[in-house]
Amino acid sequence: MRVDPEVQAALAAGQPVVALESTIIAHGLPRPDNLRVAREIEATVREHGAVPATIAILAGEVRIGLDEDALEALAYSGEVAKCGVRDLPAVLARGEDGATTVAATSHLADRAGIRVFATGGLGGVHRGAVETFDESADLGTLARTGICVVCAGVKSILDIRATLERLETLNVTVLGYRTDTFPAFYLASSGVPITWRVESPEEAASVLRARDEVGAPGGVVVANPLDEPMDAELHDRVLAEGLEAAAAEGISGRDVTPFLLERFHSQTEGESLRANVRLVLRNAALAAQIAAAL
Ligand code: PSU
Ligand code: MN
Repeated sequence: MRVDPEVQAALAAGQPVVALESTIIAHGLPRPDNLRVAREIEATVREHGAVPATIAILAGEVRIGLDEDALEALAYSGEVAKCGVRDLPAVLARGEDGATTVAATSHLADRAGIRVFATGGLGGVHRGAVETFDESADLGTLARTGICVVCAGVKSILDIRATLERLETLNVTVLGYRTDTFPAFYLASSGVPITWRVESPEEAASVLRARDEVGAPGGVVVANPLDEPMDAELHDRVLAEGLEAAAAEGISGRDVTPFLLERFHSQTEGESLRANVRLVLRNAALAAQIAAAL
């Protein structure tokens, strides 16, 4: 594990550090916007008083904190494997590159001693999971990793109600940031109620401290709704048409998500990309404030 010197110094001095994932850079956002956005996310963390630590695998090495060259390689190479926890051993042993998911980023951040992590959306339970068993490993990883993940909920292309049920079963603490319902990424609310609400970064930090004291095994999800969400009508229409097209074209399994996201990006005239970038930057800012309060 190679920890960037600035991140290392901040951790040693007990200064705030925020982990960032790399799947969003390599696979979640279209080129060339992805590199610009990756830089903006890091800058936002700094503006709010913390040191950013983007996490990825490069040439078979775990990297905690990336320099400019590394960020660029990740954004533009086009051949970086999407890397969950189970993929880490194989990618490392082969000396390859890997972009880390929420699960792998959480796992590695925790090993590096980083407590707070900002991302866009969590993985979750897919629609039709009753038949396919397709549930993101993000959920199981958060069940045993004591990290605070700041996100905008999960995308409405997933089964949001089932995702929240699984988070409950897995003992993951879910906090609404100034909201009583779970956000749905592009939309500020999924309409599904959640139990706990916090009003400030300090309050979120106090929940994390209490989690440590009581020895709860899992992570803490801070769900931060987007303040300027997508137009709901446009969103619902693109989603419904996308689901229909996926069924008609026989798209299934792991191909469904990229297919639907591509449709959002191409059929909303940049509106879904605007929302995506905005929510990630808001999460980066809040994560930095929580890390500082901690
Ligand atoms: N949700 C998004 N965009 C993403 C992801 C999730 O809105 O890019 C990425 C994250 O890295 C997340 C991963 O950890 O996808 C989940 O993938 P899977 O469902 O294959 O576990
Ligand atoms: Mn899956």
